[in-house]
Amino acid sequence: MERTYVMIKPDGVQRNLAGEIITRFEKKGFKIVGLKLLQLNRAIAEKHYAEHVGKGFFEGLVEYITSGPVVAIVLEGKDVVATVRAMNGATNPANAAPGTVRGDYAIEVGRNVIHASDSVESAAREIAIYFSPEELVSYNKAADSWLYE
Ligand code: DAT
Ligand code: MG
Repeated sequence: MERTYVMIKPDGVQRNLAGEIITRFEKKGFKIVGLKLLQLNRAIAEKHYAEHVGKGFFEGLVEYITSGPVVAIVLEGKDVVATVRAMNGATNPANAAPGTVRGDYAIEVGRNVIHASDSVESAAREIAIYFSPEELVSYNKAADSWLYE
């Protein structure tokens, strides 16, 4: 089953949106297989956002993402990578549709509340940054047979 890395950013935690956001993914039917709270340092931020190092917005991005605790989550489910990206909405909340996390809870690109992996390959890379294999739990849920035929 596919997995993705999701991170509620410092603004999401400070604005008390963590529970609400996690609830969306739970209600959708995705399974939480990893979950923790941590604060990123610069080294982890550079690893996470390696593709953006050197860009104009990078310093502001590092300052923001290291500014407070984040909630790190691994979700599992069918097509979970693309579906969570869709549920989060466009990178710039100004372009994010109502009903998406960013569309409902954010205004500016530099405070866009949530991260999610953009491909299955990115997901594998990002999950490995934040979780050891022992921290990820494979388990069955009674509702699985009501979610998948
Ligand atoms: P996403 O988070 O949707 O995957 P991304 O990987 O292109 O988007 O960028 C990572 C984060 O960097 C994004 O969530 C917010 C910030 N960012 C991206 N483009 C930006 C820009 N033009 N100005 C300011 N911040 C930006
Ligand atoms: Mg990205």
